[in-house]
Amino acid sequence: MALPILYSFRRCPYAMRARMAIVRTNFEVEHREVILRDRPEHMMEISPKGTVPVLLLTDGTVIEESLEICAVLETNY
Ligand SMILES: N[C@@H](CCC(=O)N[C@@H](CS)C(=O)NCC(=O)O)C(=O)O
Repeated sequence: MALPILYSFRRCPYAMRARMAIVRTNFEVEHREVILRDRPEHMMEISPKGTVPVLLLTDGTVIEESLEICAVLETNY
């Protein structure tokens, strides 16, 4: 079964915040590490503003803000 996808960058503090919420809630994701100067096409399609973290849920919902990722995970998972 397809997992939610997290686009992330290991040194980004906002992405770290999202990853901490993912670990805390045991939320399973496919983690895709991004090089910011060479962003993946799929990430730009779902989130044209081009920042990380970006979480794509299995229902197609895209969450582009780290605090919102934390809130959604803490509320629902
Ligand atoms: N408000 C956003 C900020 C995200 C953000 O600015 N991430 C930086 C990396 S730490 C980024 O993607 N910058 C785009 C770039 O450097 O081109 C959040 O909390 O998720």
